[in-house]
Amino acid sequence: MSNWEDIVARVEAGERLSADDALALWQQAPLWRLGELAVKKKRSISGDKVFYNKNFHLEPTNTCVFNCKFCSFRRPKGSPEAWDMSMEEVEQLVRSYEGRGVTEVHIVGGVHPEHGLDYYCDMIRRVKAIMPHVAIKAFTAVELAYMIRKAGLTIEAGLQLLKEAGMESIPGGGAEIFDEKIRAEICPGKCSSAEWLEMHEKAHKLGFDSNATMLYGHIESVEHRVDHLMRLRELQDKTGGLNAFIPLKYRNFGNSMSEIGEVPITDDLRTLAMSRLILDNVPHIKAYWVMYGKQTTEMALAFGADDIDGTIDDSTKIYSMAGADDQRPRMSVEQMREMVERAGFRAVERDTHYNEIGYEE
Ligand code: V47
Repeated sequence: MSNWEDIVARVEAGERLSADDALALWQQAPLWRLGELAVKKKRSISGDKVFYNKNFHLEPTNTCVFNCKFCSFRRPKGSPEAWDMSMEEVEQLVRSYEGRGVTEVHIVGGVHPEHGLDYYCDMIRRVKAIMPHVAIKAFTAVELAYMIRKAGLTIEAGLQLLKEAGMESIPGGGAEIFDEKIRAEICPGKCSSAEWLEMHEKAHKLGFDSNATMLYGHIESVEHRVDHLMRLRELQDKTGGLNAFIPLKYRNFGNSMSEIGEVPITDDLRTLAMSRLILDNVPHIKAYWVMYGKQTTEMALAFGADDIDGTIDDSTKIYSMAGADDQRPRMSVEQMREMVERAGFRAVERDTHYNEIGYEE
């Protein structure tokens, strides 16, 4: 038996992948076999369900104290393309989504030098005043680390204030790649890998749930991806607070690493399947349709993903500015359900915490 076949046999027997085995499987196994294994694993967790939600994003500013090389979204203060929404503009935007059955508002943006914790707590309270029933999933660990440090508080005290304001969950962004050398190369000065992991660990202990991401397909190697996933698996072993893992494919339009190009879709599918197999303790693997485009997202469901994110309703610019297919991303519930059913699964609406909504037999 070749090395990868031996590893597959052990995975099928329920053995956890070591870093060395994960690397060998990633590099040697045929794509179809990884898809088969990942879907089997997915089915053992979520059966034939694939989840979606009704959500929109709020991106209050694209001005940022950091200057990550992969980012196509950031604009320096004073640029004609920079924005920094007033609270009135935030409220107006939130009101424009009223009456659409939204269950989640995802707030994420640049790390603006002039805003702090009080400002963001105020923003959350205002969103909740307009939409009391939505869950606020807000601020990457990078934004949180900055605002909490600026306020001179401990992580726990800062998170507690955000919780009291109405925040329920933390999105997965800012993880990029945990390898310290690659991280310093692509996003110098940003919160460290240890700080990202610490923020999520402390948030879980305070009762928040969260997601995790990995930005792949730039200058990292497969070893770095395995290392990243192993560090997440270790966090999840400690806390159990991660809902979903979202592999984020580097999109190369309009940023300072554009010459690198983009990895092929086969690499996306392999990465999804290996994420499902390595992260045996994370219940959901999300194929974020805004980033992959609709066709790759449908294929992702044959490689272990069980979540496609939500309606979005043309509310996010991070990926359209980076060259994604959908320049005004929005999907209706019908379109999402059709995609999931075409892929051979059953579409189930969920809330931020993966409680099922309107579940029909
Ligand atoms: O941290 C920025 C990534 C992230 C590019 O938790 C890029 O449910 C590819 O984390 N090419 C923010 N990726 C988005 C994010 C997210 C998205 C959807 C759902 C959830 C969730 C989280 O976007 C950043 C960074 O890793 N990113 N620029 C780019 N050019």
